Amino acid sequence: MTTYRAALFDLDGVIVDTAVHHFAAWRQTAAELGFTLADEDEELLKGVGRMDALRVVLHIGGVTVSEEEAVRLAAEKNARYVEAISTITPEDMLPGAREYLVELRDRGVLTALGSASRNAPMILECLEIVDLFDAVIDGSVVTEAKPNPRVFLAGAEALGVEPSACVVFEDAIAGVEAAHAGDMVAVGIGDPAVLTEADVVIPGLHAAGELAAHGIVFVGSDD
Ligand code: B16
Ligand code: MG
Repeated sequence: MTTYRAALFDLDGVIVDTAVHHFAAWRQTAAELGFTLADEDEELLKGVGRMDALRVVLHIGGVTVSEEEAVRLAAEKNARYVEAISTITPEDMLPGAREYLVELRDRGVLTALGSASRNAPMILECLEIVDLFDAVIDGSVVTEAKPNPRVFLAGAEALGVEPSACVVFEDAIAGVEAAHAGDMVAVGIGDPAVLTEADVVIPGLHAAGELAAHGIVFVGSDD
């Protein structure tokens, strides 16, 4: 059985559900441009960096804008999003997320955040979990968007662990692809029918106890 030394976590959809706020903010952008985003479109925006997400939105609406206008639209969307998440508290963490992070760290398993979001540091502060990560790689540190593996490879580098000893926890198709492109195991968080490429899919970190049965076992420095 392979054992793993480090756990790399996506933020939105794995530790906290901010996707609903991202999508609401993009819906307003679409409305201003004269079209509507369908519920199914939300999946296309998950895990994708801000400007790439805007390109997806514009493509759905069949709208072309200048680079200057694109930057303005993205900034407006971000202002709406930041306003919406400014009231996040530790109670907003997804079930089992804090407990699992604490358990891993108590055992000496290394942890890193690998998020496309430039707002990740602020969200970690609001959730009061900054000290539960040995490294934080966010959208301002790495600009290559998932499915590019850079965000996770930078996390492995920061931890000093080989990619093959890392497990990525991801809720987005692009994030699962990024993990595999980086030669890492991908645990999907969510629906197996959506995350078909993930090595294992669990409904949330509250179910992380199921991983051992799938051959995913962490070994920490204190084990
Ligand atoms: P921001 P993750 C991603 O976070 C979101 O899933 C995605 O919807 C968003 O577009 C992206 O962050 C960029 O976020 O606009 O805050 O920089 O899932 O990688 O933690
Ligand atoms: Mg995510």
